[in-house]
Amino acid sequence: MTIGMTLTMFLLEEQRRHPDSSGSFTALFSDLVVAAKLISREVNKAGLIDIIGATGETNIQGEEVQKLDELANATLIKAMEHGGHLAGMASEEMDDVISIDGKYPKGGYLLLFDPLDGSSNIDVNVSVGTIFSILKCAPGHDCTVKDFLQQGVKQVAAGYILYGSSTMFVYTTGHGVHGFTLDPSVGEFLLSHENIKTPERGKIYSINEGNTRHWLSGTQKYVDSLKAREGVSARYVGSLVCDFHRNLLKGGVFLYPGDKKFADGKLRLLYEANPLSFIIEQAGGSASTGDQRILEVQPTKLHQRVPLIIGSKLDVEEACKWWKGEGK
Ligand code: AHM
Ligand code: MG
Repeated sequence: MTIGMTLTMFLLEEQRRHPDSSGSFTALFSDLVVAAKLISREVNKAGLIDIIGATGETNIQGEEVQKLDELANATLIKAMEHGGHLAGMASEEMDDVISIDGKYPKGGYLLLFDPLDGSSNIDVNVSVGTIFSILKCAPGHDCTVKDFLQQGVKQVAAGYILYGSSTMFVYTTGHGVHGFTLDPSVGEFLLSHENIKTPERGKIYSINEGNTRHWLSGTQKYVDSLKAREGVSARYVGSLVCDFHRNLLKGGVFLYPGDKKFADGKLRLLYEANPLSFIIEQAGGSASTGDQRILEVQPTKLHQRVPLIIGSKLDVEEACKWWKGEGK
């Protein structure tokens, strides 16, 4: 019998390569793993207990809050506030930053998350995910919004948990991208995808074609050029984590560009674009607004949206050329 490498073992190995490490980061990650298992358990019960459907509330993004969104959000906060590793948190679902309550010690990291990405897909049993980003902050400090407004290049770690046909935990700390699959029989994430590299060129494009009427000409021309190419196919789940994960493994490009209706597209810089851009770059791909590397965008607002073109390096390069009117 082979004993797989658990996520915790893998993190400890990484920590040992940095002898000056305090272990705080590894401990923070272990809390995150617990949150991931708890959310995965709840997601898998959707349909059996009364956790699907809307709460009747609207979030800061103006979108309907789903019961599972709320549950995932509360689970993350509860699992993460105790450890003493965080100075604060920010959630896509909450208006303001979450400072660590006086009853717990404060640490030197900030955690930003989209608790349940793709939540409009929950009711119909389509995969969803949690996306997270970790930044540094002065220890012991009462954090404010300003502390969270750091460029993506400053992230110390980022990742996602995909609740799909299996539950996967994919992350980077800037030393490659690694994927772990939850083995439900032992309740552990086991290393299944070490050092993921994305193909330089893909055959898949992912964009919501229902928005065609709002597209700017660069987007239209790029998509037309793809359709004229033999072997190219479209795939769009509508859960960013799933579309991203598929393209990461198989190669391809995901686009949620700025258009005539929404100049900055739909996706959020701090909770979605930055963490996935850190991952794709570590896997050899790239991510751009069309004009600028995502990881270099200076955030000005906590819930800022950003146009996103992300995936295989050559595909992103080509999409950006069309965007700038230089495509052929
Ligand atoms: P959410 O975080 O509220 O679930 O919204 C983000 C989701 C992404 O997962 C997905 O890529 C996108 O919205 C789909 O949007 P659209 O339905 O406009 O294509
Ligand atoms: Mg989302």
